[in-house]
Amino acid sequence: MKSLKATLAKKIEEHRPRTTKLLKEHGDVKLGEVTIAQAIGGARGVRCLVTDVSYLDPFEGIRFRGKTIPETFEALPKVPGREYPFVEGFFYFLMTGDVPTMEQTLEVAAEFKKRRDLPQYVIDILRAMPRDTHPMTMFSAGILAMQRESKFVKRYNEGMNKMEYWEPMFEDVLDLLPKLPTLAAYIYRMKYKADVHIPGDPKLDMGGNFAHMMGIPEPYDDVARMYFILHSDHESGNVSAHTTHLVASALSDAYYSLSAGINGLAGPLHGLANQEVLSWTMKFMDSLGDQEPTEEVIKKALWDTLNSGQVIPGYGHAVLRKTDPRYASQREFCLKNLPDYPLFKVISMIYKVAPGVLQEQGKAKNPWPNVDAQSGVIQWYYGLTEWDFYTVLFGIGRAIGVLTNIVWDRALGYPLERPKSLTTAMLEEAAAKK
Ligand code: AMX
Repeated sequence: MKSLKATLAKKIEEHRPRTTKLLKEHGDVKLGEVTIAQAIGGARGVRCLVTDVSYLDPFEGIRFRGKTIPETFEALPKVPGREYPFVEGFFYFLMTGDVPTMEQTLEVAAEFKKRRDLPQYVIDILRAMPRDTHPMTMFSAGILAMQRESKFVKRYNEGMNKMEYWEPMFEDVLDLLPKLPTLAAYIYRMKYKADVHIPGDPKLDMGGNFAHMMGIPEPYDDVARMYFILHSDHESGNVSAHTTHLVASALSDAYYSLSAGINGLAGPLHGLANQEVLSWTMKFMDSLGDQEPTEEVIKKALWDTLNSGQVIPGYGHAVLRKTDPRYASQREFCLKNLPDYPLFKVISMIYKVAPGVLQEQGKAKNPWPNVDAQSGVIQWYYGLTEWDFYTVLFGIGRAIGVLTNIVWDRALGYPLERPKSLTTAMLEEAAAKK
């Protein structure tokens, strides 16, 4: 781990003067204005967050540290004999902005292996919860339970210089991140696989070991790697990233912050949409009986959903204004690996029809699919049919990005976040003045 920590320390030293200069010399430069619509409407488009880990262009989609999804997959060291890169190398890349060598990647992988076992008390807590508890609740509770391990808290209580905050935060992230696949697999096997567990395999990387502990054979290891990387980061304004950052801004540690972010991911307008997509599609298929799905019947089902005042899950986005490249990447995977799978064909038909339906309705600013519209079918195909688990998979991936962000938050000394609220009367007064 020497290599990652030393590179990160160097990057932080190089970066700090840029932030200091912007604050000291250009702090009054305006980045935009805030309208009443933005104040009431969920701060859409308000430019008030800073991150260098990823950037989301409305038309191009996500870039991780400047690289598109295909460029990212292409650049990173691949697991020998497999098609997708090491998640550990991706973590190095997000953290530092440098593409790691194979040696640097393996160093992170070795460190993750040392830290991936769950404390027994986490298992005890999970087992004490009613078995029908949603897996996201269990996942969040498991993360929160480990808060007692925080090295950041220990160092803070001893009295720590602000400039050093990032180091124990980084340590906490290194302790927490490798445990997430173990935690998730434990929840999965306890809830859905007769409580029969599969111990980790010390030879395997993060993605490979996750597939192994889930009990799903190859190529699910590559699915896991692809899935974790694709879901990792989507700049900082989305609910899970923003929540994690906000909570960490109070100097809450990585455990408190990630658990909070995961709770946000559990909402149906955010990460839970992947489970909603599958449940919508399955209900639709059931309603068909022996009838073949056609574009016409899909169109009717979509209109029925809209007319009953519900959203079409997996479509629309607060920032994107085109098909999500994370959707496109997973669709490419399906076209290669499961082109004739009936469920994929239905998902593809929905893709053909839904944007037109949403356009005709005229409400959604973005009628195109987001990441969640395509992810469930891949899980289903490989035997993971318990769709209320899907958001946990998203959560493991999302942790990579949001935890990277909070290390940088502490490194750059970002302060407590505290936007200002106004009253409705104040907005009315401002409106009257116009
Ligand atoms: N189906 C039906 N209506 C939709 C819609 C959809 N998929 N997407 C947007 N709309 C509606 C909104 O509900 C809103 O209606 P209102 O005026 O009656 O309140 C109107 O269109 C305008 O919304 P918007 O500005 O286009 O979207 P937004 O920024 O407010 O919300 C999002 C974005 C994702 C919450 C919304 O598109 C949505 O609810 N999509 C379905 C759920 C989903 O797929 N979420 C996952 C997003 C990706 C992720 O975070 N994982």
